[in-house]
Amino acid sequence: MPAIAEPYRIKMVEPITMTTREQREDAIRAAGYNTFLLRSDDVYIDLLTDSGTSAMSDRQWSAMMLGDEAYAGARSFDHLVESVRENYGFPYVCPTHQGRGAEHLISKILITPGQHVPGNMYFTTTRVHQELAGGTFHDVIIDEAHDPSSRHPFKGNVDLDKLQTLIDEVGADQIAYINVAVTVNMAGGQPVSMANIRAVREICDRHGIIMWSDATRLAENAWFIKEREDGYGDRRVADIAKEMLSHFDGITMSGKKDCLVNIGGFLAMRDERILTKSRELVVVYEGMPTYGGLAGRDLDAMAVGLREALDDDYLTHRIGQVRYLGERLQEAGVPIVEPIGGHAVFIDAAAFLDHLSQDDLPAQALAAEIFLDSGVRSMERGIVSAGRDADGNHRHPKLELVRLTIPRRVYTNSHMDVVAESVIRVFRRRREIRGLTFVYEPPTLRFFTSRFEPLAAVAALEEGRSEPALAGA
Ligand code: P71
Repeated sequence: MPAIAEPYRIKMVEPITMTTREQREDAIRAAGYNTFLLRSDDVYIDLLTDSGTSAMSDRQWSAMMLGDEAYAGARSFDHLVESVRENYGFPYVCPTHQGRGAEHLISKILITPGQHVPGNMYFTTTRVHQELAGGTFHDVIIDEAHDPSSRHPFKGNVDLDKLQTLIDEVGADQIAYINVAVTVNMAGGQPVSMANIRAVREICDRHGIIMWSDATRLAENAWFIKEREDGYGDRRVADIAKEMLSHFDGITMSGKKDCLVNIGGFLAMRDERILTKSRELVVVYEGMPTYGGLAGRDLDAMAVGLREALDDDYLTHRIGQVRYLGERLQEAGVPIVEPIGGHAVFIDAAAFLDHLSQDDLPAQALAAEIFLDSGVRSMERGIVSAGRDADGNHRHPKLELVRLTIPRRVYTNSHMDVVAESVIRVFRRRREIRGLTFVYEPPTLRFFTSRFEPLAAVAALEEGRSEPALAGA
């Protein structure tokens, strides 16, 4: 394989902190063993998320300087609409402060309480908004998606039988819409094939069901179609993306990923009635329909970024870098989700720490351990992220993962080497790693702010050797 270097050069640098093991021990303790609660200043290489952490290009920064900050009717809005029309093919756009703002609005617009919303695996914020709007989420992703070792090339695909069975069970009129994510974050950044998108469209047409997409990582999905699906190898990713989106009635977008911005999102759609409803709601929850909680300059940066993210050379490097990290880990025997996805390498924490049970929160414990080793920050995506069911019991997801998420255009492959070495070091002494337990747990989206303690320390507590920690659920 020829080396693939960054298709850009570095014009501005941001120094990052190097820390000692002792500093990191203090930091992770103060953060309640939750990497979300670490201070960025205590982090060396930040792989918590690819969301809002991209480096913007000189063109995006230039566009920001031209932002129109008028309260209403700003030309920055026109720039975003033009870019969405040209690149995504949707005529109407309603900006929101970020992806979940768009999810909030579309859930309120399309869901009548009691209705059902199938989707190809859940995403935390997506499901919360569907539930808050009175809907019930149903996972209709193919079974392979729940198996970290399955090498299915399109692990994000919708299982057409599961979808049809749900429709037969509850009736098409009780399905608010189907939400197809491209790529599927929680499955490991796995793509959906064009053939599958077309097949879902046929089912939706047959039953009169609205077909929506969470298009947050659509550029990466289109790149995988180019790589893996017959007939697409010679096409430009931008064309493939447009074809993909042509099958949907509309999208929710977190601009913080494949629009290469630090903040922003939107709804885009074809139906003018949905646009009207979006505008009625956006003024209540976000801001005027021409800015939706963003500054004019943010809209301009997004208009430029969404085009840049569809560039073939950019994507080949981007996905190549994620793969580079993943393959280094694989060579050392570290269990990861395969195939390696678009935005992150997902470590299979259940296999990595197979001496722990899922109730010992292995992925949470592993994320804390990797931080302790090197200052690399990752994210738990397992039992803690999955939350509790309606009866108050922990949900036990099949996937218990730690996500090493690669920000776009930010780190070099030397950083990836440091990350790989650290994870491999931790892997070699994995038997020493203990589980964690909750000491504080909030009622929703608990992974953000929960606090934990190492299990052995809790045992000491129970024997009355120290003060009780904060009461928690
Ligand atoms: C990610 C995020 C950001 C995040 C969200 C919740 C918990 C932890 C981190 C955000 C997404 C996403 C998909 C597929 C909608 C959103 C919400 N991802 N859909 O992966 O991945 O977008 O953050 O702009 O509100 O770290 P938003």
